[in-house]
Parts: sequence; structure tokens; C-alpha cells
Amino acid sequence: MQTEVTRLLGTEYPIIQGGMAWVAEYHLASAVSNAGGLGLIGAASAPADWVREQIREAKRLTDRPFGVNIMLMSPYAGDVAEIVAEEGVKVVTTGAGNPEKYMKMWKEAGVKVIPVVASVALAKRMERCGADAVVAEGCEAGGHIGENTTMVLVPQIVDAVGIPVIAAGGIADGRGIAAAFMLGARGVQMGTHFVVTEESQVHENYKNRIIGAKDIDSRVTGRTTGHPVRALRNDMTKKYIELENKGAGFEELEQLTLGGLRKAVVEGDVKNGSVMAGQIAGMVKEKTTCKELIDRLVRETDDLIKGAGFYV
Ligand code: TUI
Repeated sequence: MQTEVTRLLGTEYPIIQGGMAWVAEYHLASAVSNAGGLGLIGAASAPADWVREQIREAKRLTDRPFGVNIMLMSPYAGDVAEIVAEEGVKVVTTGAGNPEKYMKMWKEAGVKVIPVVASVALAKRMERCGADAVVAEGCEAGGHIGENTTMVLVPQIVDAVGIPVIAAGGIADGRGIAAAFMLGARGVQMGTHFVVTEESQVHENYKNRIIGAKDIDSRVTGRTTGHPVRALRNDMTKKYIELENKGAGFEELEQLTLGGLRKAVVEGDVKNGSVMAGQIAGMVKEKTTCKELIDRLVRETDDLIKGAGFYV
């Protein structure tokens, strides 16, 4: 399953595990890398020392390439940006912003840079400032999202840039991967399905909410504040959306979500916490190891597109 993306990443398969806040830690990332994908450590809003420790633990558990995702709204983003260069991390992905100011430092350190984008404009800008590829993330994805669906976003970004495009948002099986290839992507990033793997350290309640989710079970909070976030519906999303409909301000809304992801992931409070997940949660029904998941994805994709001319 060699594509421009496996060549770029040095992986066996063009499958990236999303850099999910609180979820994407070193056990999960190293398991994905050992299974032939690209595991990511999600730096989220964590201090730089925590990220350095995570990188060192991942190096202990895998000799294959792995990456770090930097959430650009984090107050520690600048420190983490330096640490990934110092630690010789092979791949950096970024989310929730524009990573332009770190690009020169990363390129000089030989880091492959793959910004996650939700628009054609940012994809073009990232190519101009030296990105090696982009992840085009549609609003089916969990967490912080943009406006366009994966179906709409991926082909437009493929047409607009010359660098490889990796599709994300709404992908959880071989059909989704094959469809992404058809849209012009040469790799995929998946989050939600990796949350429920055996190596994922998240609370069982969180995994069970994903396994039990139906197609219509996610909600988007924060559209009114300019920070839309997709999560599985619960008491928190209900209250949040009610308040938004009443015209509540940013401060009041923020109180409802503060620390909410930690509450759900670590404490298992899936009622009041933020159970971020993509729309595809409705299709995630099995807890398997990362290797079992990736082997199945590859087998399903191969069966669908072998001989169709995508592999190099
Ligand atoms: O970043 C994500 N997903 C995330 S980050 C996150 S942590 C968080 N928690 C609570 C509230 C807010 C964040 C949870 N999920 N995906 C990548 C992504 N990036 N999606 C959309 C964007 C994006 C949006 C606007 C990237 C750039 C952008 O504008 C950049 C600019 O300056 O033009």
C-alpha cells in the first residue's frame, strides 16, 4: 500500500492516527507506529516537559517513525515546537491555527511538517510556506472543526495544491479509505476508531459511549463563539446548546466545557464531560488492538482498489 504519503512518512501504510487531546499519548502512538501506521502524540494544551517525556517513552516502545501534533491555541505551542525539533521527531502535524512562524525552524531540523487544515485558503498558504503535505479535515471529525465536509473539502484541496493530501473526518473502514483515494487523497488520518483500541488509555466509559453511539448522536457546540467542537451528545452538550440558543456569552459557555475533555477521558464522566468523537462513531462497533484494526483497514482497502492505479 505504497503511496506518496508512505514515502514521505517512512511508514508501511498511509494511515495516520489523529493527535487527539488527552487521548493520543505514547502507548497509543507507539502501538499505531508498530502496526505500520503513523502514531501521533497529541501535545494539546500540555506543558512542553510532558511532551518531551511522551516523546522519550514512545522512542522506547517503537523504532518506527511517529509524530507529534501541536495544538496551536495552546499557551505552550511555541515551547513544544522547539522540543520536537530538539528531540528529532520525524513528523509534526498542527491543528487549530496557522503554524507558519515555526516552519523555518522545523525545516532546518529536518522535520516533516503536515498542517491540518479545514479550508482551501489555508492549504495553499501552507504549501507556499513549505509544508510537506496537508491533512484536509472535514467537519465530520470530532473535536475542533471547520465548515466543509470531507467529501467537499478533499477534492478542492487536491486541486489547489501540489503536495500530497491526507483526508480526515468520517473515515473508519476500508470503504472510507478507498473513497478518500478516489477524492484524490493519498493517505488518511483517523481518530475516533483509534480511541476504542485496546492500547488506548481512555476510560472504558468513553470507549463504551463511542461503541454505543448511533449515526445521529454527535452535536456541535460553540458555533456561536467561533470555536465549533463536535462531541457525543450528553447533559453537557444539551445544556450548552440551550444556553447558546438563549444568546449566552463566551464566558458563561466556557464554564460548561472547562476541563471537560479531561473529565470524560480520565474520570469517565461521560455525562458532564466532553466526549469528543466524529460522526463516524456510529460505525465503530469493535474494540481491537491497533494492529488488528490497521490490518483490517488495509485488507478492506486493498480489496476495493487493488489495480486501480493509486499505488506507486
Ligand atoms: O485541531 C483540531 N481538532 C481539535 S483541537 C482540540 S483541543 C480543543 N479543545 C477544546 C476547544 C478547542 C480546541 C480538539 N480538537 N483539528 C484540526 C483543525 N484545525 N480543524 C480545524 C482547524 C483549523 C481551524 C481554523 C485550522 C486553522 C484555522 O484557522 C487558521 C488561520 O489562522 O487561518
